[in-house]
Amino acid sequence: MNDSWIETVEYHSSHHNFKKIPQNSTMPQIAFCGRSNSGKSSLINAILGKKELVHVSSTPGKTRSLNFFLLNKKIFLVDLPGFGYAKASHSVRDYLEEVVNGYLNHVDTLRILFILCDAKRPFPEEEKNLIPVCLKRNILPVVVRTKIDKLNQKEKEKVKKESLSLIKEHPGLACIHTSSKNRDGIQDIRDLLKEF
Ligand SMILES: Nc1nc2c(ncn2[C@@H]2O[C@H](COP(=O)(O)OP(=O)(O)OP(=O)(O)O)[C@@H](O)[C@H]2O)c(=O)[nH]1
Ligand SMILES: [Mg+2]
Repeated sequence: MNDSWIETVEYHSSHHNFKKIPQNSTMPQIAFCGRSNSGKSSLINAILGKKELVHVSSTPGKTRSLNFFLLNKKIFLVDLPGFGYAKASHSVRDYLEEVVNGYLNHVDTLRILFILCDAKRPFPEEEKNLIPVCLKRNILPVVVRTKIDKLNQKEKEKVKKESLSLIKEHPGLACIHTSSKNRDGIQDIRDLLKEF
């Protein structure tokens, strides 16, 4: 494994207003979205090999801003706020949806959207709907089924089947199964990022 291409990683900025995010045509963005608690922050930390660069919440629903990290001084990794956290009030939920959808509609330097979903949960319709939106806009959609360390063999087979049928339905989609805990699938994601 040679990941010497990861030279520098730093926190860049946080934004509540998607209209104020940094956009620079020479700096592609790679974003991570998904329900609260789906494992976005943990995954970014695992990819970058940093334990605590991104805040991992003990109380889910904590990431409420768009958090930008800079990789090798040229690629933005964007940790999007998790939406649909059941305990959050409706107004917070609406806000998150507005911010996430606002970002997706506003950004024009987004190259990859990682769509995370806890492998124990069914893949939601709303997330599914993001796939054709990405493909139409030349953004590579990557479905990431997270926390696979929690699955038994039978459950793993089921998730594999679900992913294969998603890919069949949406040619051009990539699916990766990950565990930030035991690092399954992390190298696959790094290899994808390396293309930049
Ligand atoms: N077993 C296991 N637990 C995980 C994994 N990834 C994340 N978790 C746990 O799941 C919880 C949520 O993880 P986060 O990374 O904070 O999730 P998030 O999507 O960033 O959540 P929000 O910021 O609330 O949107 C934490 O308790 C993590 O420790 C994994 O691969 N395996
Ligand atoms: Mg988070």
